[in-house]
Amino acid sequence: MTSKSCKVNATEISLVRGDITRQDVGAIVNAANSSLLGGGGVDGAIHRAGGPAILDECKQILAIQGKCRAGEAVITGGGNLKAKFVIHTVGPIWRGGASNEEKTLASAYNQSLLLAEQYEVKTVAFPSISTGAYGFPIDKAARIAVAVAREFCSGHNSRGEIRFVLFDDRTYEFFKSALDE
Ligand code: AR6
Repeated sequence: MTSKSCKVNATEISLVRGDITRQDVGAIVNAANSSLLGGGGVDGAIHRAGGPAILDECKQILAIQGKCRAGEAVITGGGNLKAKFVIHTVGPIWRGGASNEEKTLASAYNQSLLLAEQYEVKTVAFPSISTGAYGFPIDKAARIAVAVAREFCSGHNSRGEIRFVLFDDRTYEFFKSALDE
């Protein structure tokens, strides 16, 4: 398996090529949309693999607190997945870069990490948020993802792992370059 890792404080930041739905971790992160009602890409894969319990919980959250805005995150159980939790975050749609997309993407990663910490999750696995259907340029997105992870680890002393699970070689290579910087 292609993989790479480095340690910041007591936390491991790692990269693997693979399918996030198969990860045996405390929580996986979903690149959702504001409706929380599912979609294509990694969102579709997570709901298919996790079963209807996840969508039921998303609907309850929607009824209580309304839509999840870009840069925010919510948490549900993991249904049939190995992961105990799914953290659903909404990345920005890329509109050219002048609409706060970079800050919003950083917030999506950061809010997800805060939720993982709150639920005492040791290992949290992320896909590459916003770089599929939402069109965020992968070079910039990978740098933001790794920078937020590093910054989070510097400020928190938890022993654990932040794992980026990258679906294709190209995405993996951009994350690898960002981690090497
Ligand atoms: N495991 C890991 N990564 C995956 C998987 C998987 N099983 N499947 C796809 N990816 P996208 P976005 C990668 O489009 O850009 C949905 O319809 C994929 O190759 O899933 O944030 C939502 O409902 C890419 O690198 O998410 C929203 O409407 C990355 O995951 C919208 O798409 C993100 O691609 C969100 O778009």
